[in-house]
Amino acid sequence: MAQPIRHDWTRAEVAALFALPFNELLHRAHSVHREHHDPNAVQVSTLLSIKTGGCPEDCAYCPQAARYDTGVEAQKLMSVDAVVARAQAAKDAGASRFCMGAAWRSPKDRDVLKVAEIVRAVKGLGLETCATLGMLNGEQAATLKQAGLDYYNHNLDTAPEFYGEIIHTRQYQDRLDTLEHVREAGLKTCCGGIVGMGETREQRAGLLQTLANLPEHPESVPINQLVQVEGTPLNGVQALDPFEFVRSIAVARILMPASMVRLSAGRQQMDDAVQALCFFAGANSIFYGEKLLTTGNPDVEHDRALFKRLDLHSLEVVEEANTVHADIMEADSAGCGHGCGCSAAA
Ligand code: SAM
Ligand code: DTB
Ligand code: SF4
Repeated sequence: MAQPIRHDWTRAEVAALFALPFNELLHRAHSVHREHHDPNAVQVSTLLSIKTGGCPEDCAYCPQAARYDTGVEAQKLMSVDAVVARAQAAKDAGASRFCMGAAWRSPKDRDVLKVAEIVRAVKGLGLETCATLGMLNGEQAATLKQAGLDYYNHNLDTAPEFYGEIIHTRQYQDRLDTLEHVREAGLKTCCGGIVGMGETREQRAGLLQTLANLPEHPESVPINQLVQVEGTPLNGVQALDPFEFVRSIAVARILMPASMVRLSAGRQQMDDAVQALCFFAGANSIFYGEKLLTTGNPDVEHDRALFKRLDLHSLEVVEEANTVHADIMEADSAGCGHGCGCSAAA
């Protein structure tokens, strides 16, 4: 019988999951995964930085903070036409969701109106839309919802007790408030964090516990591995053991069984075998395309080959008026030939 969706995880329970023998943890996570999801399907999103750099915040991991010398050049908000051209290309390459990121602390109302126009146009292509623009108030969230925005990404980033070592220019509570405005506007939530910032295992458990105990589980949970960027305070921090990253994915899957868990930043630095373990442990979403916001992501060709090697297929999004056929493997409708009913390529 499927496990109930819980919002009352204790820190000790989450820490105990992390402490399980690796094979035991992966078995449990994969079992939960199969109860709620097709184990061979991966949702594919493409990310675009629509307003890059020059950010006033001090997030210690971020190459877009103006105060760090990272070589990222500040750019203005892109035009509607320029974003639409990139969204069309992402759709043609097989993405089903288009995520737009802006290096703002919080957008001004006039910025939100411009992004709403962009969202309307991207939505018109038949793509799911996601935006991450910083802190929002209730009215701004409602404006974006009306424009057709499907998801809003706003991460907790880390455990409440480690947060103050990473960001000083806004509080944990500010993030929780934005998430509340997003939920109240009826937007779906994309919310996760970063591991590998020098936090302890207890603090990784704290991040996942906080996410799982939100009033509703985020529909998407991006788990980022820190991408170390020269010039940021976290450059040079001790790298995380890859198996500890896999454990973090597995625990996220167990705590939030019905959510999409996104194997997010850090894939370019990750071995294919570690990615395969992440998919087994419950990751079922990725960013696809050569760039994240300012840093690299695996080549499209590499990802197509990886999907083929692992018999993975991309998840289709069926909308009212449009069917987005989003299989990056261009699978034959006859299926994979294994007689298992999936649509993976042979
Ligand atoms: N400025 C907005 C904000 O902070 O909410 C939106 C963009 S911000 C770049 C989105 C998320 O990207 C951050 O919350 C963080 O989790 C992630 N991120 C930024 N830099 C990263 C890095 N070097 N490695 C991994 N994740 C990173
Ligand atoms: C998320 O959790 N990860 C993405 C997306 N949401 C916006 C961003 C990753 C950024 C990695 C660093 C960069 O490319 O600038
Ligand atoms: Fe700014 Fe967002 Fe980067 Fe923080 S994570 S510095 S808020 S762009």
